[in-house]
Amino acid sequence: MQTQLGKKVIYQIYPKSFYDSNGDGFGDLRGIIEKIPYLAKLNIDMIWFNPFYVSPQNDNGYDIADYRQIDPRFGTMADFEELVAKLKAVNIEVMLDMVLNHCSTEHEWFKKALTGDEKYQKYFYLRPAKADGSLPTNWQSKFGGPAWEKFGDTDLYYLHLFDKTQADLDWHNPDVRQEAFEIVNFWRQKGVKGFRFDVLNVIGKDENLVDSSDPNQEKMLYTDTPVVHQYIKELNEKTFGQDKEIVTVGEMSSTSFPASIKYSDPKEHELAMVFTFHHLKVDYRDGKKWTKMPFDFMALKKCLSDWQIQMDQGGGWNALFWNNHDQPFALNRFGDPQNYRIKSAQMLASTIHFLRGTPFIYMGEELGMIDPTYTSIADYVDVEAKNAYDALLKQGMSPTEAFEIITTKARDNSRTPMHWDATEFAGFSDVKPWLMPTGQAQINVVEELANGQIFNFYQKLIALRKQEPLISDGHFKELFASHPQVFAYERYLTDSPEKLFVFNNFYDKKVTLELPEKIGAGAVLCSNYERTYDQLPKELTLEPYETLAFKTK
Ligand code: TEU
Repeated sequence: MQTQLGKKVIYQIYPKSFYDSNGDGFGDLRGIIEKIPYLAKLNIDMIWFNPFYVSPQNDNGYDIADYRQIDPRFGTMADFEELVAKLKAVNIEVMLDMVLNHCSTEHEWFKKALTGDEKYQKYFYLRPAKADGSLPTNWQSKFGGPAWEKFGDTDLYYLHLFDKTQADLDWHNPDVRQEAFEIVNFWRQKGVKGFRFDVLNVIGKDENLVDSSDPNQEKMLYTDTPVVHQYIKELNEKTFGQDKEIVTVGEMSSTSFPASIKYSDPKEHELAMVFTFHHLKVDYRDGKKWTKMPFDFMALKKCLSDWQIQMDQGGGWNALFWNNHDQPFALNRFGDPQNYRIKSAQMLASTIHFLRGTPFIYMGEELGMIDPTYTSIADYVDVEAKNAYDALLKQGMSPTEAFEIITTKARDNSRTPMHWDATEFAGFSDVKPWLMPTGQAQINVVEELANGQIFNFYQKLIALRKQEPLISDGHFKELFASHPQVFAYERYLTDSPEKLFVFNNFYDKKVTLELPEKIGAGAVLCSNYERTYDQLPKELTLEPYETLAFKTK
């Protein structure tokens, strides 16, 4: 299974921002259908779609009110079935987002629970206040504020790890698990061949919910509990495990590498791979997202290297990614959009795509898209960012300081409409979009396909992965681990003398490496400076943001 996974590349589409075909300012399924010819150019294997089910959109669709219906703003079930068929016609499979840790408070389950229906009240974590009147536990929502909200006009509270409109489901209840199985199987019947499971590693909260001794520890109280593996094994057995073609990935919030190995080791019969976030928290000061932190390259290297080595040695499998709908663009965090946008975009792409695992490409990444240049908190719409801004002000930060932090970390940064062309709404819509694009004058599909060097670089990386076993199957060994500006590594196979050496200069300064030993004859597989070595020089010079992949014979 992992050999096959190693040859796949998965693209992520945030449907709300991809293409608006009916002029309402929102992206929709028919818009995606219209753009299939563009998607087919990349030669990707699968597309992960963020949720487009019926939802009040308090958390952009991660608050689901009906798991089996397409929200009318995105289209109809017929549109979805057409999308699946037309993508299959160009050899692209569909991966859907399964948000099963929580549902919308508009879902019928929650509504029935509010009417006193005990069956459905058991679907949720309902708890009374403590004797002193304080909330059931001191847990904090990941979107800020307490994780408990009054349950209607009862004296109970319901748990919500995210927004108060997202009520956590109690997976200890076999009825809830059965509902989850039936939802996954419903979409399997529609020809879906991939599932991304939202925050799957927090479904195992203890029955008796207790305070955390340190507000930062509530992640540990309900994260990666042993019972999660039991529930995932059951999910596997009752749904996707019945079809060997199905690809699964679990989003594992605040997880550990040992847990991630267990979730993704084929011998465990749980998931095919996991998203871990250690490498995307190096710019969190003391683990806190809404802080300013200078780029800590050595911390980034260590995360990437530890992740590769531990997962490989443990038998796990990585989802490789820099970007998604929850993250600002990596080009802003780890590259240089102002002075070296193209070179640093290529270098970042190469860094991830030559690693062991399955790469994910977030829409727009293949254009070198970057964060928007908004000027006011009013430009942002995400509940997490707006709550964070208010919290920073409450901490005494000035609006300017608080806004500066929001602009570097907001999830909206990657949710701006796809840049199809240089026009006012980026060719995304004929009307003002739900979130405004900026920067499309320079960065857009028309320009990139005509004159760009990033889209075709991704095409090359994808093609190399499919043809090169060193990339799809090879093991990982870091090189120059202590070097302060180069992330270099070797990919090797135990049954072949061939090796792949990858060098990535993460800075705008030229650097020369003293190669440790004579690296034999070979050929350049990939370079963003048009290198044509047939033998690496003993002293290898890397230009600013240079990436070089060299395969020995
Ligand atoms: O995200 C899980 C999660 O923890 C996010 O809060 C993310 O880590 C954080 O925003 C990074 O700052 C998943 C979905 O990807 C996200 O879009 C949803 O808002 C969240 O779950 C709730 O469903």
